[in-house]
Amino acid sequence: MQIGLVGLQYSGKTTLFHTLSQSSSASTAKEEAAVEVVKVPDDRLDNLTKVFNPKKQINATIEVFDLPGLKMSEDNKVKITSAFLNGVRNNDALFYVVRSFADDSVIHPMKSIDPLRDIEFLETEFLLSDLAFLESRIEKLKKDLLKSKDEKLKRELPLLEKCMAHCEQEMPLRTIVLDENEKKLLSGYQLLTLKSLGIAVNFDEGSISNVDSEIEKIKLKLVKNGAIIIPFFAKIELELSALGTEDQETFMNDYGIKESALTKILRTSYELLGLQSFFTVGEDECRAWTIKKNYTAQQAAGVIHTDFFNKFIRAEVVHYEDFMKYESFSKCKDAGVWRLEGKEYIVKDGDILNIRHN
Ligand SMILES: Nc1nc2c(ncn2[C@@H]2O[C@H](COP(=O)(O)OP(=O)(O)OP(=O)(O)O)[C@@H](O)[C@H]2O)c(=O)[nH]1
Ligand SMILES: [Mg+2]
Repeated sequence: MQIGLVGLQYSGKTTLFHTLSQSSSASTAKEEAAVEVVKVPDDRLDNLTKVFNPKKQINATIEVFDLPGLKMSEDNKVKITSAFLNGVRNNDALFYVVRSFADDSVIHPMKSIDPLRDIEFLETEFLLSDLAFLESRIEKLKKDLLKSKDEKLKRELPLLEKCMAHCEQEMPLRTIVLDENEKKLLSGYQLLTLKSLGIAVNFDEGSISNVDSEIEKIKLKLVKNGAIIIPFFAKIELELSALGTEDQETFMNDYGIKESALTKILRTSYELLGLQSFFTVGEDECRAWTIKKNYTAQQAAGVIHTDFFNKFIRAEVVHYEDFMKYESFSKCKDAGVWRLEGKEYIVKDGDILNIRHN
Protein backbone atom coordinates (compact mmCIF):
# COMPACT_ATOMS: atom_id res chain seq x y z
CA MET A 1 0.00 0.00 0.00
CA GLN A 2 1.29 3.42 -0.99
CA ILE A 3 0.17 6.82 0.19
CA GLY A 4 1.40 10.16 -1.12
CA LEU A 5 1.73 13.48 0.68
CA VAL A 6 0.92 16.28 -1.74
CA GLY A 7 0.45 20.01 -1.40
CA LEU A 8 1.78 23.48 -1.97
CA GLN A 9 5.36 24.32 -1.16
CA TYR A 10 6.21 24.67 2.56
CA SER A 11 2.94 23.25 3.87
CA GLY A 12 4.80 20.85 6.17
CA LYS A 13 4.89 17.64 4.10
CA THR A 14 8.49 16.79 4.81
CA THR A 15 8.11 17.66 8.49
CA LEU A 16 5.10 15.34 8.63
CA PHE A 17 7.01 12.70 6.68
CA HIS A 18 9.75 12.73 9.29
CA THR A 19 7.33 12.42 12.19
CA LEU A 20 5.79 9.41 10.38
CA SER A 21 9.11 7.77 9.71
CA GLN A 22 10.21 8.83 13.19
CA SER A 23 13.51 10.13 11.93
CA SER A 24 14.60 13.50 13.20
CA SER A 25 16.37 15.21 10.28
CA ALA A 26 13.95 17.50 8.46
CA SER A 27 15.56 17.90 5.08
CA THR A 28 13.12 18.76 2.33
CA ALA A 29 12.39 16.65 -0.73
CA LYS A 30 13.23 19.08 -3.50
CA GLU A 31 12.75 17.69 -6.97
CA GLU A 32 12.02 14.04 -6.42
CA ALA A 33 9.73 12.14 -4.11
CA ALA A 34 11.28 10.62 -1.00
CA VAL A 35 9.87 7.31 0.15
CA GLU A 36 9.85 5.63 3.52
CA VAL A 37 8.49 2.26 4.59
CA VAL A 38 6.57 3.02 7.76
CA LYS A 39 5.81 0.34 10.34
CA VAL A 40 2.16 0.32 11.36
CA PRO A 41 2.15 0.37 15.16
CA ASP A 42 -0.31 -2.11 16.64
CA ASP A 43 -0.75 -2.69 20.39
CA ARG A 44 -2.46 -5.98 19.69
CA LEU A 45 0.60 -7.34 17.89
CA ASP A 46 2.83 -6.09 20.72
CA ASN A 47 0.66 -7.98 23.20
CA LEU A 48 0.73 -11.17 21.14
CA THR A 49 4.51 -10.92 21.04
CA LYS A 50 4.54 -10.73 24.84
CA VAL A 51 2.57 -13.99 25.00
CA PHE A 52 4.52 -15.96 22.36
CA ASN A 53 7.95 -14.46 22.85
CA PRO A 54 8.85 -15.16 19.18
CA LYS A 55 12.24 -14.69 17.50
CA LYS A 56 10.81 -11.74 15.61
CA GLN A 57 7.80 -9.46 15.42
CA ILE A 58 6.79 -8.22 11.98
CA ASN A 59 4.46 -5.25 11.83
CA ALA A 60 2.40 -4.37 8.78
CA THR A 61 4.02 -1.65 6.70
CA ILE A 62 2.87 1.16 4.48
CA GLU A 63 4.91 3.12 1.96
CA VAL A 64 4.73 6.88 2.37
CA PHE A 65 5.82 9.17 -0.47
CA ASP A 66 6.84 12.74 0.30
CA LEU A 67 6.28 14.63 -2.95
CA PRO A 68 7.90 17.96 -3.81
CA GLY A 69 5.54 20.87 -3.18
CA LEU A 70 3.89 23.03 -5.81
CA LYS A 71 5.60 26.38 -6.26
CA MET A 72 4.67 29.80 -7.47
CA SER A 73 6.08 30.26 -10.98
CA GLU A 74 7.32 33.47 -12.59
CA ASP A 75 3.91 34.55 -13.80
CA ASN A 76 2.64 34.49 -10.22
CA LYS A 77 0.66 31.30 -10.60
CA VAL A 78 1.02 27.97 -8.92
CA LYS A 79 1.25 25.37 -11.66
CA ILE A 80 1.02 21.62 -11.67
CA THR A 81 3.64 19.94 -13.84
CA SER A 82 3.27 16.58 -15.52
CA ALA A 83 6.28 15.34 -13.53
CA PHE A 84 4.34 16.13 -10.36
CA LEU A 85 1.21 14.37 -11.61
CA ASN A 86 3.23 11.30 -12.51
CA GLY A 87 4.61 11.19 -8.98
CA VAL A 88 1.07 11.27 -7.63
CA ARG A 89 -0.46 8.68 -9.93
CA ASN A 90 0.92 5.48 -8.42
CA ASN A 91 -0.31 6.08 -4.88
CA ASP A 92 -3.34 4.19 -3.58
CA ALA A 93 -4.45 7.11 -1.43
CA LEU A 94 -3.44 10.75 -1.29
CA PHE A 95 -3.16 13.17 1.57
CA TYR A 96 -3.39 16.85 0.81
CA VAL A 97 -1.13 18.51 3.34
CA VAL A 98 -2.29 22.10 3.78
CA ARG A 99 -0.94 24.86 5.95
CA SER A 100 -2.82 26.52 8.75
CA PHE A 101 0.23 27.61 10.75
CA ALA A 102 1.25 31.25 10.70
CA ASP A 103 4.99 31.93 10.51
CA ASP A 104 6.42 35.00 8.77
CA SER A 105 9.74 33.28 8.27
CA VAL A 106 8.13 30.59 6.07
CA ILE A 107 6.74 31.95 2.80
CA HIS A 108 3.43 30.75 1.42
CA PRO A 109 3.35 30.34 -2.38
CA MET A 110 -0.06 32.04 -2.41
CA LYS A 111 1.08 34.74 0.00
CA SER A 112 -1.57 34.21 2.68
CA ILE A 113 -2.75 31.47 5.01
CA ASP A 114 -6.03 29.94 3.86
CA PRO A 115 -6.22 26.15 4.10
CA LEU A 116 -9.64 25.92 2.46
CA ARG A 117 -8.43 27.86 -0.58
CA ASP A 118 -5.41 25.57 -0.85
CA ILE A 119 -7.57 22.45 -0.66
CA GLU A 120 -9.92 23.81 -3.32
CA PHE A 121 -6.95 24.72 -5.50
CA LEU A 122 -5.63 21.15 -5.36
CA GLU A 123 -9.07 19.67 -5.97
CA THR A 124 -9.60 21.91 -9.01
CA GLU A 125 -6.20 21.17 -10.52
CA PHE A 126 -6.62 17.43 -10.10
CA LEU A 127 -10.13 17.62 -11.53
CA LEU A 128 -8.85 19.53 -14.57
CA SER A 129 -6.15 16.94 -15.06
CA ASP A 130 -8.75 14.13 -15.00
CA LEU A 131 -11.02 16.05 -17.39
CA ALA A 132 -8.20 16.55 -19.87
CA PHE A 133 -7.30 12.88 -19.63
CA LEU A 134 -10.91 11.71 -20.05
CA GLU A 135 -11.47 14.00 -23.00
CA SER A 136 -8.49 12.73 -24.95
CA ARG A 137 -9.17 9.11 -24.01
CA ILE A 138 -12.80 9.34 -25.14
CA GLU A 139 -11.76 10.88 -28.44
CA LYS A 140 -9.25 8.10 -29.03
CA LEU A 141 -11.75 5.41 -28.04
CA LYS A 142 -14.31 6.70 -30.50
CA LYS A 143 -11.75 6.52 -33.29
CA ASP A 144 -10.66 3.02 -32.27
CA LEU A 145 -14.26 1.82 -32.14
CA LEU A 146 -14.74 2.71 -35.80
CA LYS A 147 -12.16 0.07 -36.63
CA SER A 148 -12.57 -2.46 -33.83
CA LYS A 149 -15.43 -4.40 -32.29
CA ASP A 150 -13.55 -5.06 -29.04
CA GLU A 151 -16.09 -5.71 -26.26
CA LYS A 152 -13.95 -4.13 -23.57
CA LEU A 153 -13.53 -0.92 -25.53
CA LYS A 154 -17.29 -0.84 -26.13
CA ARG A 155 -17.97 -1.02 -22.40
CA GLU A 156 -15.33 1.58 -21.67
CA LEU A 157 -16.83 4.37 -23.73
CA PRO A 158 -20.08 4.90 -21.78
CA LEU A 159 -18.15 4.53 -18.53
CA LEU A 160 -15.65 7.22 -19.44
CA GLU A 161 -18.50 9.44 -20.61
CA LYS A 162 -20.24 8.92 -17.28
CA CYS A 163 -17.00 9.94 -15.51
CA MET A 164 -16.62 12.95 -17.76
CA ALA A 165 -20.16 14.13 -17.01
CA HIS A 166 -19.43 13.73 -13.29
CA CYS A 167 -16.25 15.80 -13.50
CA GLU A 168 -18.04 18.46 -15.51
CA GLN A 169 -20.33 18.93 -12.51
CA GLU A 170 -17.13 19.83 -10.65
CA MET A 171 -17.39 16.68 -8.59
CA PRO A 172 -14.31 14.54 -7.87
CA LEU A 173 -14.56 10.97 -9.17
CA ARG A 174 -14.22 9.52 -5.68
CA THR A 175 -17.88 10.51 -5.18
CA ILE A 176 -19.19 8.68 -8.27
CA VAL A 177 -21.14 5.44 -7.82
CA LEU A 178 -19.48 2.56 -9.66
CA ASP A 179 -20.12 -1.17 -9.70
CA GLU A 180 -17.30 -3.69 -9.34
CA ASN A 181 -16.84 -4.11 -13.10
CA GLU A 182 -16.65 -0.39 -13.66
CA LYS A 183 -14.11 -0.05 -10.85
CA LYS A 184 -11.97 -2.71 -12.47
CA LEU A 185 -12.17 -1.07 -15.89
CA LEU A 186 -11.10 2.28 -14.45
CA SER A 187 -8.37 1.02 -12.16
CA GLY A 188 -5.67 1.03 -14.84
CA TYR A 189 -6.11 4.71 -15.57
CA GLN A 190 -4.91 6.11 -12.25
CA LEU A 191 -7.39 8.97 -12.36
CA LEU A 192 -6.40 11.44 -9.66
CA THR A 193 -9.76 12.40 -8.20
CA LEU A 194 -10.78 8.75 -8.09
CA LYS A 195 -8.13 8.09 -5.44
CA SER A 196 -9.14 7.99 -1.81
CA LEU A 197 -8.34 11.30 -0.18
CA GLY A 198 -7.28 12.39 3.27
CA ILE A 199 -6.77 16.05 4.05
CA ALA A 200 -4.19 16.80 6.72
CA VAL A 201 -4.28 20.35 8.05
CA ASN A 202 -1.06 21.51 9.69
CA PHE A 203 -1.59 23.64 12.81
CA ASP A 204 0.97 25.23 15.08
CA GLU A 205 1.29 25.80 18.81
CA GLY A 206 -0.58 29.10 18.75
CA SER A 207 -3.67 27.68 17.10
CA ILE A 208 -4.30 24.49 19.09
CA SER A 209 -7.39 25.93 20.78
CA ASN A 210 -8.94 26.80 17.37
CA VAL A 211 -8.35 23.42 15.80
CA ASP A 212 -11.81 21.93 16.30
CA SER A 213 -13.67 24.95 14.95
CA GLU A 214 -11.26 25.30 12.00
CA ILE A 215 -11.66 21.65 11.09
CA GLU A 216 -15.46 21.92 11.39
CA LYS A 217 -15.44 24.90 9.03
CA ILE A 218 -13.45 22.96 6.46
CA LYS A 219 -15.65 19.88 6.85
CA LEU A 220 -18.79 21.94 6.27
CA LYS A 221 -17.39 23.30 3.01
CA LEU A 222 -16.23 19.92 1.83
CA VAL A 223 -19.09 17.62 2.87
CA LYS A 224 -19.54 16.44 -0.69
CA ASN A 225 -15.95 15.71 -1.66
CA GLY A 226 -15.63 12.33 0.03
CA ALA A 227 -12.42 13.05 1.95
CA ILE A 228 -11.47 12.44 5.58
CA ILE A 229 -10.10 15.56 7.26
CA ILE A 230 -7.60 15.45 10.11
CA PRO A 231 -5.59 18.07 11.99
CA PHE A 232 -1.94 17.54 12.86
CA PHE A 233 0.94 19.50 14.36
CA ALA A 234 4.02 18.92 12.25
CA LYS A 235 6.52 21.12 14.00
CA ILE A 236 5.54 20.31 17.58
CA GLU A 237 5.44 16.61 16.83
CA LEU A 238 8.80 16.62 15.10
CA GLU A 239 10.35 18.34 18.10
CA LEU A 240 8.72 15.86 20.46
CA SER A 241 9.79 12.87 18.38
CA ALA A 242 13.34 13.45 19.59
CA LEU A 243 12.17 12.58 23.13
CA GLY A 244 11.57 9.10 24.51
CA THR A 245 8.09 7.61 24.08
CA GLU A 246 6.96 8.43 27.62
CA ASP A 247 8.07 12.06 27.60
CA GLN A 248 6.55 12.40 24.17
CA GLU A 249 3.17 11.25 25.46
CA THR A 250 3.34 13.56 28.47
CA PHE A 251 4.12 16.61 26.33
CA MET A 252 1.47 15.71 23.75
CA ASN A 253 -1.06 15.55 26.58
CA ASP A 254 0.14 18.93 27.84
CA TYR A 255 -0.43 20.39 24.39
CA GLY A 256 -3.84 18.70 24.19
CA ILE A 257 -2.79 16.55 21.23
CA LYS A 258 -4.72 13.32 21.66
CA GLU A 259 -3.25 11.25 18.89
CA SER A 260 0.03 11.46 16.97
CA ALA A 261 0.08 12.35 13.27
CA LEU A 262 1.44 8.86 12.61
CA THR A 263 -1.54 7.15 14.25
CA LYS A 264 -4.01 9.47 12.56
CA ILE A 265 -2.53 9.13 9.07
CA LEU A 266 -2.35 5.35 9.33
CA ARG A 267 -5.83 4.98 10.81
CA THR A 268 -7.23 7.25 8.10
CA SER A 269 -5.39 5.32 5.37
CA TYR A 270 -6.89 2.04 6.57
CA GLU A 271 -10.32 3.64 6.68
CA LEU A 272 -9.98 5.27 3.24
CA LEU A 273 -8.78 2.10 1.59
CA GLY A 274 -11.13 -0.24 3.47
CA LEU A 275 -8.29 -2.19 5.07
CA GLN A 276 -7.98 -4.29 8.20
CA SER A 277 -5.40 -6.52 9.90
CA PHE A 278 -5.17 -10.15 10.81
CA PHE A 279 -2.38 -11.89 12.70
CA THR A 280 -0.28 -15.02 12.46
CA VAL A 281 1.51 -16.14 15.62
CA GLY A 282 4.08 -18.67 16.73
CA GLU A 283 7.50 -19.21 18.26
CA ASP A 284 9.28 -18.00 15.13
CA GLU A 285 7.34 -14.85 14.45
CA CYS A 286 4.26 -12.87 15.33
CA ARG A 287 3.09 -10.93 12.35
CA ALA A 288 0.37 -8.48 11.28
CA TRP A 289 -0.99 -8.67 7.73
CA THR A 290 -3.03 -6.09 5.88
CA ILE A 291 -6.07 -7.13 3.84
CA LYS A 292 -9.24 -5.58 2.43
CA LYS A 293 -12.26 -5.64 4.74
CA ASN A 294 -14.34 -8.20 2.85
CA TYR A 295 -11.55 -10.73 2.25
CA THR A 296 -12.36 -14.40 2.70
CA ALA A 297 -10.13 -16.77 4.66
CA GLN A 298 -8.80 -18.14 1.38
CA GLN A 299 -7.95 -14.67 0.05
CA ALA A 300 -6.24 -13.81 3.33
CA ALA A 301 -4.27 -17.06 3.08
CA GLY A 302 -3.18 -15.96 -0.40
CA VAL A 303 -1.68 -12.79 1.04
CA ILE A 304 0.63 -14.95 3.16
CA HIS A 305 1.58 -17.25 0.28
CA THR A 306 0.02 -18.09 -3.11
CA ASP A 307 0.42 -21.78 -2.22
CA PHE A 308 -1.78 -21.23 0.82
CA PHE A 309 -4.46 -19.89 -1.52
CA ASN A 310 -4.20 -22.75 -4.00
CA LYS A 311 -3.94 -25.53 -1.43
CA PHE A 312 -6.24 -24.04 1.19
CA ILE A 313 -8.13 -26.56 3.34
CA ARG A 314 -9.34 -24.71 6.41
CA ALA A 315 -8.43 -21.79 8.67
CA GLU A 316 -8.07 -22.12 12.42
CA VAL A 317 -9.46 -18.88 13.82
CA VAL A 318 -9.43 -17.19 17.22
CA HIS A 319 -10.18 -13.53 17.58
CA TYR A 320 -7.50 -11.45 19.30
CA GLU A 321 -9.88 -10.32 22.06
CA ASP A 322 -10.82 -13.91 22.86
CA PHE A 323 -7.25 -15.09 22.72
CA MET A 324 -6.04 -12.48 25.19
CA LYS A 325 -8.60 -13.71 27.74
CA TYR A 326 -7.03 -17.17 27.78
CA GLU A 327 -3.53 -16.66 26.32
CA SER A 328 -3.30 -20.18 24.91
CA PHE A 329 -4.93 -22.02 22.03
CA SER A 330 -5.79 -25.09 24.10
CA LYS A 331 -7.64 -22.94 26.64
CA CYS A 332 -9.37 -21.17 23.76
CA LYS A 333 -10.49 -24.58 22.46
CA ASP A 334 -11.86 -25.53 25.89
CA ALA A 335 -13.72 -22.23 26.06
CA GLY A 336 -15.19 -22.76 22.59
CA VAL A 337 -13.71 -19.60 21.02
CA TRP A 338 -11.33 -21.52 18.73
CA ARG A 339 -12.98 -22.36 15.43
CA LEU A 340 -12.34 -24.09 12.13
CA GLU A 341 -13.58 -22.03 9.20
CA GLY A 342 -13.89 -22.79 5.47
CA LYS A 343 -12.62 -20.78 2.55
CA GLU A 344 -15.68 -18.52 2.34
CA TYR A 345 -15.32 -17.27 5.94
CA ILE A 346 -15.07 -13.45 6.00
CA VAL A 347 -12.02 -12.51 8.04
CA LYS A 348 -12.57 -9.98 10.83
CA ASP A 349 -10.20 -7.27 11.96
CA GLY A 350 -8.03 -8.79 14.70
CA ASP A 351 -8.54 -12.44 13.78
CA ILE A 352 -5.60 -14.73 14.51
CA LEU A 353 -5.34 -17.24 11.67
CA ASN A 354 -3.55 -20.50 11.16
CA ILE A 355 -3.99 -21.79 7.62
CA ARG A 356 -4.29 -25.52 7.07
CA HIS A 357 -3.18 -26.45 3.58
CA ASN A 358 -2.09 -29.42 1.50
N1 LIG B 1 6.00 27.54 12.59
C1 LIG B 1 5.80 26.41 11.98
N2 LIG B 1 6.64 26.05 11.01
C2 LIG B 1 6.43 24.89 10.38
C3 LIG B 1 5.37 24.02 10.73
N3 LIG B 1 5.43 22.96 9.93
C4 LIG B 1 6.48 23.14 9.12
N4 LIG B 1 7.10 24.31 9.39
C5 LIG B 1 8.28 24.88 8.75
O1 LIG B 1 7.97 25.20 7.41
C6 LIG B 1 9.10 24.96 6.57
C7 LIG B 1 8.69 24.05 5.47
O2 LIG B 1 8.37 22.78 6.00
P1 LIG B 1 8.52 21.45 5.16
O3 LIG B 1 8.04 20.34 6.03
O4 LIG B 1 9.85 21.35 4.57
O5 LIG B 1 7.44 21.76 4.03
P2 LIG B 1 7.20 20.96 2.70
O6 LIG B 1 5.73 20.95 2.49
O7 LIG B 1 7.89 19.66 2.71
O8 LIG B 1 7.89 21.93 1.63
P3 LIG B 1 8.26 21.55 0.10
O9 LIG B 1 8.81 20.18 0.07
O10 LIG B 1 9.24 22.59 -0.32
O11 LIG B 1 6.97 21.66 -0.63
C8 LIG B 1 10.19 24.37 7.46
O12 LIG B 1 11.06 25.41 7.80
C9 LIG B 1 9.41 23.88 8.67
O13 LIG B 1 10.20 23.92 9.83
C10 LIG B 1 4.51 24.42 11.78
O14 LIG B 1 3.55 23.72 12.16
N5 LIG B 1 4.78 25.61 12.38
MG1 LIG C 1 9.18 18.77 1.35
